[in-house]
Amino acid sequence: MAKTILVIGSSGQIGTELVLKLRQIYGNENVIASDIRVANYEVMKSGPFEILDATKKRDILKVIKKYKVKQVYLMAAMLSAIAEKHPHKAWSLNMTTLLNVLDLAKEKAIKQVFWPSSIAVFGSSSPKQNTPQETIMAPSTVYGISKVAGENWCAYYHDKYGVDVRSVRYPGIISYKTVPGGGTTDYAVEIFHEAIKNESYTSFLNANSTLPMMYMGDAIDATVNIMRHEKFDKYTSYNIAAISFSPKEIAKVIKKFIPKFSINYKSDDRQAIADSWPQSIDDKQAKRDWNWNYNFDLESLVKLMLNGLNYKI
Ligand code: AKB
Repeated sequence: MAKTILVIGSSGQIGTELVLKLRQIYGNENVIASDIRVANYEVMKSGPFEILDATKKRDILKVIKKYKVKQVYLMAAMLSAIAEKHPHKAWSLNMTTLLNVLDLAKEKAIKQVFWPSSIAVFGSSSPKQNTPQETIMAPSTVYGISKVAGENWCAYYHDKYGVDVRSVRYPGIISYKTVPGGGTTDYAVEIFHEAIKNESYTSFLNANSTLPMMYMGDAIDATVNIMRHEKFDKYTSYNIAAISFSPKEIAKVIKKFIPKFSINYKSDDRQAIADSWPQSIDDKQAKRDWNWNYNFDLESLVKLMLNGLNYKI
Protein backbone atom coordinates (compact mmCIF):
# COMPACT_ATOMS: atom_id res chain seq x y z
CA MET A 1 0.00 0.00 0.00
CA ALA A 2 1.35 3.43 -0.92
CA LYS A 3 2.01 5.73 2.00
CA THR A 4 3.14 9.30 1.85
CA ILE A 5 6.46 9.85 3.53
CA LEU A 6 8.27 13.06 4.48
CA VAL A 7 12.04 12.97 4.93
CA ILE A 8 13.30 15.98 6.89
CA GLY A 9 17.01 16.59 6.35
CA SER A 10 17.05 15.07 2.86
CA SER A 11 20.16 16.98 1.77
CA GLY A 12 22.37 15.37 4.42
CA GLN A 13 24.53 12.26 4.15
CA ILE A 14 21.90 9.72 5.25
CA GLY A 15 18.83 11.71 4.15
CA THR A 16 19.98 11.75 0.51
CA GLU A 17 20.24 7.97 0.21
CA LEU A 18 17.21 7.33 2.36
CA VAL A 19 15.01 9.38 0.00
CA LEU A 20 16.31 7.48 -3.03
CA LYS A 21 15.68 4.08 -1.39
CA LEU A 22 12.21 5.04 -0.13
CA ARG A 23 11.30 6.33 -3.61
CA GLN A 24 12.37 2.98 -5.08
CA ILE A 25 10.11 1.14 -2.61
CA TYR A 26 7.09 3.43 -2.33
CA GLY A 27 7.19 5.39 -5.60
CA ASN A 28 8.80 8.74 -6.40
CA GLU A 29 5.68 10.84 -5.85
CA ASN A 30 5.03 9.32 -2.41
CA VAL A 31 8.32 10.42 -0.85
CA ILE A 32 8.69 14.13 -0.14
CA ALA A 33 12.26 15.31 0.38
CA SER A 34 12.78 18.42 2.52
CA ASP A 35 15.65 20.42 3.94
CA ILE A 36 16.74 24.00 4.59
CA ARG A 37 18.99 23.71 1.52
CA VAL A 38 18.49 22.03 -1.85
CA ALA A 39 19.37 18.36 -2.13
CA ASN A 40 21.62 16.60 -4.65
CA TYR A 41 20.62 16.30 -8.29
CA GLU A 42 19.24 12.75 -8.03
CA VAL A 43 16.97 13.69 -5.12
CA MET A 44 15.81 16.94 -6.75
CA LYS A 45 15.00 15.39 -10.10
CA SER A 46 13.35 12.17 -8.90
CA GLY A 47 10.43 13.52 -6.86
CA PRO A 48 8.89 16.30 -4.76
CA PHE A 49 11.15 18.56 -2.68
CA GLU A 50 10.24 21.31 -0.19
CA ILE A 51 12.46 23.86 1.52
CA LEU A 52 11.59 23.29 5.18
CA ASP A 53 12.90 24.61 8.48
CA ALA A 54 11.93 21.84 10.92
CA THR A 55 12.41 24.11 13.93
CA LYS A 56 9.08 25.64 12.83
CA LYS A 57 6.27 23.26 13.68
CA ARG A 58 3.73 25.19 11.59
CA ASP A 59 5.88 24.84 8.49
CA ILE A 60 6.17 21.06 8.99
CA LEU A 61 2.39 20.85 9.40
CA LYS A 62 1.87 22.78 6.16
CA VAL A 63 3.93 20.22 4.22
CA ILE A 64 2.18 17.33 6.02
CA LYS A 65 -1.22 18.72 5.00
CA LYS A 66 -0.17 19.56 1.45
CA TYR A 67 0.93 15.98 0.70
CA LYS A 68 -1.21 14.06 3.24
CA VAL A 69 1.95 12.72 4.87
CA LYS A 70 1.63 9.63 7.09
CA GLN A 71 5.25 8.93 8.04
CA VAL A 72 8.12 11.27 8.96
CA TYR A 73 11.82 10.40 8.97
CA LEU A 74 13.56 13.15 10.94
CA MET A 75 17.17 13.12 9.71
CA ALA A 76 18.11 16.75 10.44
CA ALA A 77 20.63 17.15 13.26
CA MET A 78 23.87 18.83 14.20
CA LEU A 79 26.56 16.13 14.53
CA SER A 80 29.12 15.56 17.28
CA ALA A 81 32.16 17.63 16.31
CA ILE A 82 30.32 20.70 15.07
CA ALA A 83 27.92 20.56 18.03
CA GLU A 84 30.91 21.01 20.39
CA LYS A 85 31.54 24.35 18.66
CA HIS A 86 27.90 25.50 18.88
CA PRO A 87 26.45 23.81 21.98
CA HIS A 88 23.31 25.92 22.37
CA LYS A 89 22.50 25.91 18.68
CA ALA A 90 23.00 22.14 18.54
CA TRP A 91 20.82 21.50 21.56
CA SER A 92 18.12 23.79 20.24
CA LEU A 93 18.14 22.31 16.71
CA ASN A 94 18.32 18.67 17.79
CA MET A 95 15.63 19.01 20.46
CA THR A 96 13.19 21.46 18.83
CA THR A 97 12.94 19.48 15.61
CA LEU A 98 12.35 16.22 17.53
CA LEU A 99 9.73 17.70 19.86
CA ASN A 100 7.94 19.32 16.88
CA VAL A 101 7.64 16.00 15.09
CA LEU A 102 6.68 14.08 18.26
CA ASP A 103 3.97 16.68 18.97
CA LEU A 104 2.61 16.34 15.44
CA ALA A 105 2.41 12.56 15.97
CA LYS A 106 0.73 13.06 19.35
CA GLU A 107 -1.80 15.38 17.66
CA LYS A 108 -2.40 12.64 15.06
CA ALA A 109 -1.21 14.75 12.12
CA ILE A 110 1.07 11.79 11.28
CA LYS A 111 1.03 8.09 12.15
CA GLN A 112 4.68 7.06 12.41
CA VAL A 113 8.06 8.63 13.11
CA PHE A 114 11.66 7.54 12.57
CA TRP A 115 14.30 9.37 14.58
CA PRO A 116 17.95 8.32 14.61
CA SER A 117 19.96 8.03 17.76
CA SER A 118 23.70 7.34 17.77
CA ILE A 119 26.55 5.49 19.46
CA ALA A 120 27.25 8.98 20.87
CA VAL A 121 24.75 8.20 23.66
CA PHE A 122 27.59 6.26 25.29
CA GLY A 123 30.46 7.86 27.16
CA SER A 124 33.71 6.91 28.85
CA SER A 125 31.94 5.10 31.68
CA SER A 126 30.08 2.73 29.30
CA PRO A 127 31.77 -0.58 28.43
CA LYS A 128 34.02 -0.04 25.38
CA GLN A 129 33.73 -3.51 23.86
CA ASN A 130 30.41 -5.01 22.84
CA THR A 131 28.59 -2.09 24.45
CA PRO A 132 25.21 -3.51 25.51
CA GLN A 133 21.79 -2.21 24.53
CA GLU A 134 21.17 -1.12 28.09
CA THR A 135 24.07 0.23 30.08
CA ILE A 136 25.26 3.44 31.67
CA MET A 137 24.78 6.35 29.25
CA ALA A 138 26.75 9.38 30.40
CA PRO A 139 27.97 11.07 27.19
CA SER A 140 30.63 13.77 27.24
CA THR A 141 29.41 15.61 24.12
CA VAL A 142 26.51 17.99 23.49
CA TYR A 143 25.42 15.80 20.59
CA GLY A 144 25.45 12.72 22.86
CA ILE A 145 23.48 14.56 25.54
CA SER A 146 20.89 15.55 22.90
CA LYS A 147 20.64 11.93 21.73
CA VAL A 148 20.15 10.54 25.26
CA ALA A 149 17.51 13.21 25.93
CA GLY A 150 15.91 12.43 22.55
CA GLU A 151 15.70 8.73 23.39
CA ASN A 152 14.00 9.60 26.67
CA TRP A 153 11.55 11.95 24.91
CA CYS A 154 10.68 9.26 22.36
CA ALA A 155 10.03 6.73 25.15
CA TYR A 156 7.88 9.32 26.96
CA TYR A 157 5.73 10.13 23.89
CA HIS A 158 5.43 6.42 23.12
CA ASP A 159 4.34 5.45 26.65
CA LYS A 160 2.24 8.48 27.51
CA TYR A 161 0.58 9.33 24.16
CA GLY A 162 0.94 6.08 22.19
CA VAL A 163 3.18 7.71 19.56
CA ASP A 164 4.63 5.13 17.14
CA VAL A 165 8.25 6.30 17.02
CA ARG A 166 11.13 4.02 16.02
CA SER A 167 14.85 4.44 16.28
CA VAL A 168 18.31 2.92 15.86
CA ARG A 169 21.66 4.05 17.21
CA TYR A 170 23.76 4.68 14.10
CA PRO A 171 27.50 4.04 14.21
CA GLY A 172 29.75 6.01 11.79
CA ILE A 173 28.21 5.74 8.31
CA ILE A 174 30.38 5.40 5.21
CA SER A 175 29.02 6.53 1.83
CA TYR A 176 30.03 8.17 -1.44
CA LYS A 177 26.94 10.03 -2.69
CA THR A 178 27.03 12.85 -0.15
CA VAL A 179 29.79 13.72 2.31
CA PRO A 180 28.97 13.84 6.02
CA GLY A 181 29.31 17.15 7.81
CA GLY A 182 30.58 17.80 11.29
CA GLY A 183 30.90 14.28 12.68
CA THR A 184 33.76 12.49 14.44
CA THR A 185 33.55 9.48 12.14
CA ASP A 186 33.82 11.67 8.99
CA TYR A 187 37.48 10.71 8.54
CA ALA A 188 36.35 7.32 7.24
CA VAL A 189 34.69 9.04 4.27
CA GLU A 190 37.31 11.78 3.74
CA ILE A 191 40.03 9.15 3.53
CA PHE A 192 38.57 7.79 0.26
CA HIS A 193 38.31 11.20 -1.40
CA GLU A 194 41.90 12.05 -0.45
CA ALA A 195 43.25 8.60 -1.35
CA ILE A 196 41.85 8.98 -4.87
CA LYS A 197 42.85 12.63 -5.28
CA ASN A 198 46.26 12.79 -3.55
CA GLU A 199 47.20 9.19 -2.66
CA SER A 200 47.66 10.35 0.92
CA TYR A 201 45.53 11.33 3.90
CA THR A 202 46.17 13.01 7.23
CA SER A 203 43.81 11.48 9.75
CA PHE A 204 42.38 13.66 12.53
CA LEU A 205 42.09 10.51 14.68
CA ASN A 206 45.00 8.42 15.94
CA ALA A 207 46.15 5.29 14.11
CA ASN A 208 44.50 2.88 16.56
CA SER A 209 41.28 4.78 17.27
CA THR A 210 38.79 1.98 16.70
CA LEU A 211 35.13 2.95 16.23
CA PRO A 212 31.95 1.11 15.18
CA MET A 213 31.21 1.82 11.49
CA MET A 214 28.75 0.74 8.81
CA TYR A 215 28.31 0.99 5.04
CA MET A 216 25.42 3.25 4.03
CA GLY A 217 23.51 0.39 2.38
CA ASP A 218 23.27 -1.40 5.72
CA ALA A 219 22.21 1.77 7.57
CA ILE A 220 19.45 2.40 5.04
CA ASP A 221 18.24 -1.22 5.29
CA ALA A 222 18.10 -0.93 9.08
CA THR A 223 16.10 2.30 8.82
CA VAL A 224 13.61 1.02 6.28
CA ASN A 225 13.22 -2.38 7.95
CA ILE A 226 12.55 -1.12 11.45
CA MET A 227 9.82 1.13 10.02
CA ARG A 228 8.26 -1.78 8.12
CA HIS A 229 8.16 -4.02 11.18
CA GLU A 230 4.87 -4.53 12.99
CA LYS A 231 4.25 -2.20 15.91
CA PHE A 232 6.61 -2.67 18.88
CA ASP A 233 5.16 -2.81 22.41
CA LYS A 234 8.06 -0.88 23.85
CA TYR A 235 10.10 2.02 22.49
CA THR A 236 13.76 1.10 21.97
CA SER A 237 16.57 2.95 20.22
CA TYR A 238 18.23 -0.21 18.96
CA ASN A 239 21.99 -0.77 18.94
CA ILE A 240 22.96 -1.84 15.41
CA ALA A 241 26.45 -2.99 14.51
CA ALA A 242 28.41 -3.97 11.42
CA ILE A 243 32.20 -3.54 11.48
CA SER A 244 34.70 -1.82 13.73
CA PHE A 245 38.00 -0.48 12.44
CA SER A 246 40.71 2.10 13.09
CA PRO A 247 42.28 4.58 10.64
CA LYS A 248 45.28 2.28 10.37
CA GLU A 249 43.10 -0.73 9.51
CA ILE A 250 41.02 0.99 6.83
CA ALA A 251 44.18 2.54 5.35
CA LYS A 252 45.67 -0.96 4.99
CA VAL A 253 42.67 -2.16 2.95
CA ILE A 254 42.66 1.00 0.78
CA LYS A 255 46.37 0.40 0.10
CA LYS A 256 45.52 -2.99 -1.39
CA PHE A 257 43.71 -1.15 -4.21
CA ILE A 258 45.77 2.08 -4.30
CA PRO A 259 49.30 0.78 -3.59
CA LYS A 260 50.86 4.25 -3.40
CA PHE A 261 48.40 5.40 -0.71
CA SER A 262 49.91 6.56 2.58
CA ILE A 263 48.37 7.82 5.81
CA ASN A 264 49.64 10.28 8.45
CA TYR A 265 48.13 11.10 11.80
CA LYS A 266 47.52 14.52 13.33
CA SER A 267 44.79 14.26 15.90
CA ASP A 268 42.66 17.25 16.88
CA ASP A 269 39.68 17.96 19.21
CA ARG A 270 37.75 15.10 17.69
CA GLN A 271 40.14 12.57 19.27
CA ALA A 272 38.63 13.14 22.73
CA ILE A 273 35.16 12.49 21.33
CA ALA A 274 36.30 9.27 19.65
CA ASP A 275 38.05 8.17 22.84
CA SER A 276 34.80 8.50 24.78
CA TRP A 277 32.82 6.28 22.37
CA PRO A 278 32.52 2.47 22.20
CA GLN A 279 34.82 0.42 20.00
CA SER A 280 32.24 -2.25 19.25
CA ILE A 281 28.51 -2.64 19.79
CA ASP A 282 26.32 -5.51 20.97
CA ASP A 283 23.27 -5.58 18.70
CA LYS A 284 21.72 -8.92 19.70
CA GLN A 285 18.45 -7.30 20.73
CA ALA A 286 17.93 -5.79 17.24
CA LYS A 287 18.82 -9.17 15.72
CA ARG A 288 16.28 -10.89 17.93
CA ASP A 289 13.45 -8.33 17.76
CA TRP A 290 13.41 -7.45 14.04
CA ASN A 291 15.99 -9.68 12.39
CA TRP A 292 18.61 -6.97 11.92
CA ASN A 293 21.84 -7.99 10.25
CA TYR A 294 24.50 -6.30 8.17
CA ASN A 295 25.82 -7.27 4.73
CA PHE A 296 29.00 -5.32 4.09
CA ASP A 297 32.37 -6.09 5.68
CA LEU A 298 35.43 -3.82 5.52
CA GLU A 299 36.79 -5.17 2.24
CA SER A 300 33.45 -4.93 0.41
CA LEU A 301 32.89 -1.46 1.85
CA VAL A 302 36.25 -0.27 0.49
CA LYS A 303 35.52 -1.73 -2.96
CA LEU A 304 32.06 -0.13 -3.05
CA MET A 305 33.45 3.24 -1.99
CA LEU A 306 36.21 3.23 -4.60
CA ASN A 307 33.79 2.13 -7.34
CA GLY A 308 31.22 4.69 -6.20
CA LEU A 309 33.84 7.43 -6.43
CA ASN A 310 34.71 6.25 -9.97
CA TYR A 311 38.11 4.80 -9.09
CA LYS A 312 38.81 1.77 -11.27
CA ILE A 313 39.97 -1.22 -9.20
C1 AKB B 1 29.20 11.58 14.37
O1 AKB B 1 30.39 11.26 14.17
O2 AKB B 1 28.87 12.58 15.02
C2 AKB B 1 28.12 10.70 13.79
C3 AKB B 1 27.61 9.70 14.78
C4 AKB B 1 28.44 8.55 15.16
O3 AKB B 1 26.51 9.83 15.23
N1 AKB B 1 28.59 10.05 12.62
